[in-house]
Amino acid sequence: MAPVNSKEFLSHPEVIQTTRTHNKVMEKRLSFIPELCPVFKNACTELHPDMRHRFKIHPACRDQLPDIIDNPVQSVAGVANPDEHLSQRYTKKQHIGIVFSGGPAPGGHNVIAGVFDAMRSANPDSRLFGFLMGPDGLLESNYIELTREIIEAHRNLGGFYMIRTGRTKIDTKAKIALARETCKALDLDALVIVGGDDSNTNAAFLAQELYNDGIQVLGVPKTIDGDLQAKDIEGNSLCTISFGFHTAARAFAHDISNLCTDCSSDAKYWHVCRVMGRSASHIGLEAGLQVHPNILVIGEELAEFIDTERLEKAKKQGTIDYTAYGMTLRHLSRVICDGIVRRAAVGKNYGVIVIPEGVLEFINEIQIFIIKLNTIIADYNTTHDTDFHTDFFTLEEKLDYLRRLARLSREEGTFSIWNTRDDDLFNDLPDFFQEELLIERDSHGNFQFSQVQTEKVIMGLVKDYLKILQDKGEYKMGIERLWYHRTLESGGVRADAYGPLLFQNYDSDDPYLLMRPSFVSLKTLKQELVKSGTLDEEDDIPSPVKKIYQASVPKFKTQNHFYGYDGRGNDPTWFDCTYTYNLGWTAFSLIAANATGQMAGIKHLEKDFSQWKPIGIPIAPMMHLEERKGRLALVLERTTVDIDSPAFQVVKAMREKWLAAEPGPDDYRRPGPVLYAGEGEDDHPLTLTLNHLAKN
Ligand code: FBP
Repeated sequence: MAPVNSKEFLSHPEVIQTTRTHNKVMEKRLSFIPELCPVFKNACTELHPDMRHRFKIHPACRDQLPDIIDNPVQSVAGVANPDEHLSQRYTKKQHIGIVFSGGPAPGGHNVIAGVFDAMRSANPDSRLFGFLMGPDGLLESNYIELTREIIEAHRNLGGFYMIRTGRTKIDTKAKIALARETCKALDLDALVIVGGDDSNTNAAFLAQELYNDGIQVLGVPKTIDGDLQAKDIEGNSLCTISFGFHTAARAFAHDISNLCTDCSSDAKYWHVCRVMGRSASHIGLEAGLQVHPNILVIGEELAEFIDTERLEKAKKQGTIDYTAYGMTLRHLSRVICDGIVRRAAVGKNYGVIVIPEGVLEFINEIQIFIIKLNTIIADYNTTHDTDFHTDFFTLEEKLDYLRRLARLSREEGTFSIWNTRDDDLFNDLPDFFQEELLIERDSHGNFQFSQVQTEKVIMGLVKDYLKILQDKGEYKMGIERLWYHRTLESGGVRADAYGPLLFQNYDSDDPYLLMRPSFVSLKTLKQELVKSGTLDEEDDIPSPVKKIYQASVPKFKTQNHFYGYDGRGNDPTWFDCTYTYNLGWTAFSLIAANATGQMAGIKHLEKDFSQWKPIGIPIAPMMHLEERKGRLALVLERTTVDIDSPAFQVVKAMREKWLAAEPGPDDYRRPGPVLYAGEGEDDHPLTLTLNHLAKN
């Protein structure tokens, strides 16, 4: 055989074909041109204020963002035959800067491609600059000029690697001055910030600061979390979902559905899938609708839970039990155990559980720790030259600091954010979880849920409780009746002689037999058999009976999975390819019409593509005060899952079916791999489709 590295072999056409960076699928993806909304097929566009949309404005917004607070919603309208004034404005040579901010989300490259194509179709001499490594690039004047060649190599591809991203917040006068300097040096007309709630908050403040410099600042709604949505005061949706959400949820769903296939094949594992999405459970909800997991936890539902039994009990004692509001970690573990035990009873020793990474934020006892620790860390960092995580490097050092705070509050008898009770409760948590609750906050002061092994915390409690249920004989594998008969009879033992003794439901028609709870070991089983006269003291339990007993003892085995960074880096779906490309064109329309402090948006995303409407969404009127780094700050509000929404109600109604705690097949759904072409009912997020259907 010829040596593999011989020049001749490497230049063989098939070797060249096999080792190309892009295969045929990728080549097709790169050359896919998403359809444009009809308005963009005109010679140019203009903006029409849509005064039907009103907002409840927080007074602090008016004080801090005076020049952009009265921005209206703008509809992008196509103009086939523009007059000279409009034509001149639209085709003006522009210098535009663009920056990614926050975590990557599939479709970002198409936003850039959209801005580039729109800008160049208006004026071939316009220039687009990409700031590198996120907002740092803007502060450090670190950029590249984005050429057609660069754009072509990234069309319809996932990630943000064309210019990369970062999480730096532009939150001080000094940083704003640096940003202004960079924009001026590049003679920028406009800056486009592609980011989530915090980054669009940044965009609004920057728009205000650069207002008098004549530099426009626009936002683009990005985040896989799906928590950046926008509504007017009447609840009319302006931005139903941020880009990247659909792809990430679809990618996770595809992976999780493969686990459904696997676990129902070898029937021995429970797959526990934590999915990204920060505190909101949107991704969990969407992935759940895509795959029908046996157990789906939605954080927002836990917060709304009311333990009526506890309330009643307290009422009888003449008190109110405030801890009855919201689900505790222990209670959640019981709910999960219930599903596991019920499936085991019909012989299903396997399943899939989906847990959004941020559910802990909806569990009071943990949320309190997160808020208190946010404040303690933020206070420490503002009052010291160094920072909390450098000064207290090990877990022991951090715990020691907390202990000191608790002691101070006890000795001085004054109110303190951390008291002895907090300290005691905190010390009851497993070390790994304490460490995770104490991790560094991100640059916006947010708790980093992706660093917490939420599934490990919950499943730890589940395992402990299953053990208790097993010891009590309440957690047993159901034994298929036919198999029982076959096993005993092929071993020469009369099934009917043992059946009524072994099983609590032998005389029923149930296809699965449940071992009596009192048989918690072979020893207790033998004692009962002897007592009933079925077996002599000196005889052994017949081996087929032993085999049946052993098969009734559940072996609970889990595999934990985290779906996050992988789906975030997935190549975009048709929905995200098309949405983002049109967002890019929308951003350009806003720039061409001199808008600032607006976020590009597409209305009616839940409807057919033919009804999508590009708009400008005013950022400032949608802001409110929220705790960040231990202080109240103006930010864009995050949207969590509405448990009254049709999509969630569908999940609720389907839960029993998806749990499939009955004989027969499971109800797993296979969404298939992510494609850039339309995919029938899956070409839009299912949550959007269901919520929209219910309105009609
Ligand atoms: P953005 O809000 O910036 O879009 O980021 C979303 C996200 O992917 C979350 O789902 C996740 O919790 C977090 O980023 C992870 O952050 P990091 O990349 O810093 O680990």
